[in-house]
Amino acid sequence: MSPEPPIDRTILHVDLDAFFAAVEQRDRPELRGKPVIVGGGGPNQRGVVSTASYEARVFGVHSAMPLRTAGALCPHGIFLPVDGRKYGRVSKEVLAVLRRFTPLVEPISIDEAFLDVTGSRKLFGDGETIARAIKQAVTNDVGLTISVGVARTKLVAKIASDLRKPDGLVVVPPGTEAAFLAPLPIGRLWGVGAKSAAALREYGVQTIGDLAALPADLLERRFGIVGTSLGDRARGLDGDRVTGEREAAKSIGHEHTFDVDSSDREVIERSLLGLSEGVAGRLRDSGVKASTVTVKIRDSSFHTITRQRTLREPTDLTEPIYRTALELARPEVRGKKIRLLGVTASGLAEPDQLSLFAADDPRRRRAVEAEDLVRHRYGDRAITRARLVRSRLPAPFERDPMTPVDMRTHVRAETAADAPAPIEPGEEPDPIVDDDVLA
Ligand code: TTP
Ligand code: MG
Ligand code: MG
Repeated sequence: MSPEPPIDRTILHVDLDAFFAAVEQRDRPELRGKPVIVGGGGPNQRGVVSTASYEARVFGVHSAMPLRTAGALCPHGIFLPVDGRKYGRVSKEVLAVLRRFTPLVEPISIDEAFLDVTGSRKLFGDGETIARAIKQAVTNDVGLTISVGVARTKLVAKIASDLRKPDGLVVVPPGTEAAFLAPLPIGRLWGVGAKSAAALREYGVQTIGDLAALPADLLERRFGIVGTSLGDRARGLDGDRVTGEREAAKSIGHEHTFDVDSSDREVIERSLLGLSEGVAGRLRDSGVKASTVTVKIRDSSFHTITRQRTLREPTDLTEPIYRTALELARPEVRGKKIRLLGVTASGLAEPDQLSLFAADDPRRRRAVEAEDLVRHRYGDRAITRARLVRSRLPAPFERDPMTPVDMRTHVRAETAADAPAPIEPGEEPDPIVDDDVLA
């Protein structure tokens, strides 16, 4: 199977510049512009350099070098002990900034992380724009510089972030991965250490491009399955996903507060339809289906209830979500003035590729996909069901203010505080009849 990722993924790799040394220079302005070497006691101590400021690197000082060597190379260097607790704190602050741009943040060391910003592009712009915004935010809020690589895969983004350090930004447009990698020395490829590099040199491989040009069967004969993967990676192919908090995104919800509290059945039903539509669209954007639907109803006296039901079959379509929301809400809204309505889909799972569309009528699926295309291109207002046209409901609908991350991204992490109430007794899952509630 080809490891080629979907063409439109946008991955960022973010790495702080001279991290430990930069924190010290930030906190002690008199150290700025000076060769700072962090690690152990001092130039005459045992132990190694943790990191050196870029001013010290000019002298050849680098991480893992014996402190004594560093002292000889850079006698005027300012040697500082490692303050692990402080760097840990700063690392968390940086991660918090990154999470404002996407919930899909995968930290891979104390000073670096992958971000999948595919779903954030609608809100923040393309990968380069997001990268610039993140650089600005880290500088403003934490007082440090980062280098960022933007690419379609983790592998390429990671290599890109390292190319123009410090304060670098390297964007590798989709389709140019192989050309971008080709001139780089083979050691830049993730997973190619000194041993692999030596073995590859036997085949005349110096650059990543040389590796990409080796016949696949030769690589497989010589290096087995690792060889095949090496060849793919030399061409920039890498299907590895950003994991991070993907698992934590347990529900997707929209809610709407009426300008004027309403007991009008038509208004309430239209609102539920609009909310269900928003939720279903975001499920499809995220490539997941939901097996549980929850409605939230707040009346004019601020009394709030939630009602929840499990679907017979997971879905990412408006109709089953709307129908379920309607059935749950109907008995609860009767005779009340309603202030707020919410619809949340949970029990999210990524359908496996084979069964992805199997449960749905293929014609309807195609129509839904066409809608999504228009929605992505022209925004949520572009597609509106006939019944919503006169509703004067804002689109896109308000998202749940309980989860700030939701205001910026299309996947919302559920918090314990707003977790739906348990299923009420007597609310056994109903079989969903596939009639068209919109007709
Ligand atoms: P790196 O990101 O590898 O290095 P860096 O941030 O200091 O410099 P740059 O990214 O600009 O090249 O590592 C992050 C921190 O991890 C680094 O500041 C100190 C620590 N570290 C060690 O303690 N020992 C090591 O051998 C390495 C490589 C890093
Ligand atoms: Mg770094
Ligand atoms: Mg690093």
